[in-house]
Amino acid sequence: MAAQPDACKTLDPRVLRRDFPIFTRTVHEKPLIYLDNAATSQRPQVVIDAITDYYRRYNANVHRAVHTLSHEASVAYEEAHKKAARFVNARSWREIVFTRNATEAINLVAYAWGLYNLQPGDEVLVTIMEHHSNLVPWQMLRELKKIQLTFLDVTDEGRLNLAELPKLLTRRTKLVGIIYASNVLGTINPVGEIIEEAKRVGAVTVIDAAQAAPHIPIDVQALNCDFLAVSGHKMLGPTGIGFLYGRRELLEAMHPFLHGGDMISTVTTESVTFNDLPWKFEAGTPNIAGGIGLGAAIEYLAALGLENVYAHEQKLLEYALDKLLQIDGLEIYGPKDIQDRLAVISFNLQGVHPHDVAGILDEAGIAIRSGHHCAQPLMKRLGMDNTARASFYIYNSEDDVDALVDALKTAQKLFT
Ligand code: 7TS
Repeated sequence: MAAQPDACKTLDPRVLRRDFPIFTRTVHEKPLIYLDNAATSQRPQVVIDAITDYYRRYNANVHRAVHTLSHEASVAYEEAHKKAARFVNARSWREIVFTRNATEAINLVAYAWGLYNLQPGDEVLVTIMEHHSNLVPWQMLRELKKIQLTFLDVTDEGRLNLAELPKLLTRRTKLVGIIYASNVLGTINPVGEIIEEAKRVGAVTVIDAAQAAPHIPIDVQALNCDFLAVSGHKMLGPTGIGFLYGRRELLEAMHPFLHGGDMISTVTTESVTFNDLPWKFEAGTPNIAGGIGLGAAIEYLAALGLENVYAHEQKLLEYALDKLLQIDGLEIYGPKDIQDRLAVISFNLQGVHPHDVAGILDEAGIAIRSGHHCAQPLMKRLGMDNTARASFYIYNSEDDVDALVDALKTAQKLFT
């Protein structure tokens, strides 16, 4: 299914918004201004249509029956894997395993690779910038396998402290986990460089691309990573679907994650052999509608061009940083220049709790997130408990930034 024609022609947010039915609604009688995209994005009509089309026209289970509906569903579901493979430039669609989300993708690596390949005393290196999704699974293995967990720090400005990397990478480092782009600071990390260093000590690399994939072009071959995790719902796709890219040799050698139907080749009472990739890692009836919906989202984004998406957001980021930095008593966390940075802006308004900021913005129809953003070690490192966070996407415009700035000034007046 192709992206709607309007979307292909331009990346004018006013035009793109027409593709998203949610923008016809109001919140507190104000037009919706959605700035919580780092939590989840909105869905265009083509994605909603792809899901309903499956349920209305060819709803059936995949890989199980010879009847027409099952065949059509199987082809569409497999096709979605191919779209995801093209999206991250994987060598083969068999390197794409559909999961519920990025969290499950990383857990798959922890259970199916980590549990079998890590030994007591081995080290897993992550950054202090990680979302809990790329931290807690390794903490689980620290308990189970008695491994060491080491951390690459950030600078006070919120970029990774690469100078520390050589001494953290040792011959005991077996796995390196890196957040591609921070959901708190917006920082885009030089993952290619870190992967190269990690390879020198023979470590397996896991990239958390939950925030990066919706906004910047990703090429797993150029990155030379072993695993890369993506969530569909942050990139216009449905909830409950994401994927893991895994290097084929590693996936082939790994044990399955979950066990049951569809992931087997043959089963006797005594033994079992496993299915081909990627089905070996997709046990049970998968999220067929979600996978097909994700395929439509990928097509929509690909038609826009990820370079254009990033360029649009860079312009918006520059405009927003400029306007927000002019507000007295507003502190912005993370890099202040737009270089290698997403349009994710965490901030605090002096004297106003972030939850109160979010509440007042909601009155104005503006959705932002407040809290610790599931990155508590990073928050602690930077000396903060909670922040407000505005995160932008393709349908946001400079008008949205102006509305945000006005509402923040209102909040300031109310509380001071
Ligand atoms: N990794 C990063 C970098 C994230 O930002 C998130 C979600 C995840 C992993 C987990 O994604 P999931 O789809 O598996 O839940 N981040 C956020 C956020 O910043 N606000 O809400 C969710």
